[in-house]
Amino acid sequence: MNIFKGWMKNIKDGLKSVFRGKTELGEEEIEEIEEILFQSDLGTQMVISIMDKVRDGVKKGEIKTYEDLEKLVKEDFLRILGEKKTLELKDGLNVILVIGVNGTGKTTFIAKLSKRLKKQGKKVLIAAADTFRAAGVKQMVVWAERLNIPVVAQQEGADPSSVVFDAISSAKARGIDVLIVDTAGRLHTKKNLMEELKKIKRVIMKNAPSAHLEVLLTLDATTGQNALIQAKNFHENLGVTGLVINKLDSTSRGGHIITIKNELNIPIIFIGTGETEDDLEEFNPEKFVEELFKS
Ligand SMILES: Nc1nc2c(ncn2[C@@H]2O[C@H](COP(=O)(O)OP(=O)(O)OP(=O)(O)O)[C@@H](O)[C@H]2O)c(=O)[nH]1
Ligand SMILES: [Mg+2]
Repeated sequence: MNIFKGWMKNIKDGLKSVFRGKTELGEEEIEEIEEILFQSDLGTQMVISIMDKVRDGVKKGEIKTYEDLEKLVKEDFLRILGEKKTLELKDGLNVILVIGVNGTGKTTFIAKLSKRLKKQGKKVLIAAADTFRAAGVKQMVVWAERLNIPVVAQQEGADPSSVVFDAISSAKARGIDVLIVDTAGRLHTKKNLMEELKKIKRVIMKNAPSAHLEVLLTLDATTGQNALIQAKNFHENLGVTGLVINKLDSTSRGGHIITIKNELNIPIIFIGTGETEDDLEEFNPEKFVEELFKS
């Protein structure tokens, strides 16, 4: 996974040039560093917090070289990203509700996750609750059939909550370990569509009260800082328990991932690195930060 080099390389090159030919940093250099960080997609709050530490470090004589600065930034990123978190599954039924904006990779992620869980010996069932589009149901069903995973579906236009209701009954009857619910993509700004998701969540809590529920939000890494606004809205409405950052293979940006964790403190559980069912990795903060700075 060396997919962040493009993003970080520009930042690194810029920062390195600030130090070139200098034995110590003055206010002018500090401002140059700040300017470079602001041009990255780290977000204002993050840059301000890093710059406070940079100013402090320079004053104390702890930051004299590029390497000193890199160490400080790395430590800050790691502090924000926190410990590695894996998907939590309990004994008995687990329900994973997958939500997100259109095209952020929900259906593909569900295929990837189902394959992974099945390989671990779990009994998986998929609820094709994207009934908004006929193609939505079909896409999930095609994936499920290809991976040989059972799926509960109804016709296009059916109430998604009713699909979920059926799927829960089926999961109980079959002794399923993990029920994964695909939902229709929706903009985080559409109130009525948020209500529909809340209803699905209520149906799960009412009909599978002892199940362990995870609400995973998929984000498209290529959208940059807008992903933060999406995450905020979905989290306020649904209580997101984990993030899945998809399409990290098609972007050279990565700063917003750290910003989202910094501002919302929702753990990043998985990253999507391609379109096939095997392109899923657990998010590892240390590896992520190492990769960011490798070049
Ligand atoms: N490169 C890349 N493409 C991805 C990744 N995940 C999904 N895609 C592609 O992104 C497109 C949308 O993926 P879907 O899984 O259909 O997204 P969705 O969120 O279910 O979309 P809607 O149901 O329309 O809201 C598809 O062409 C996928 O192949 C990824 O990690 N990397
Ligand atoms: Mg979909």
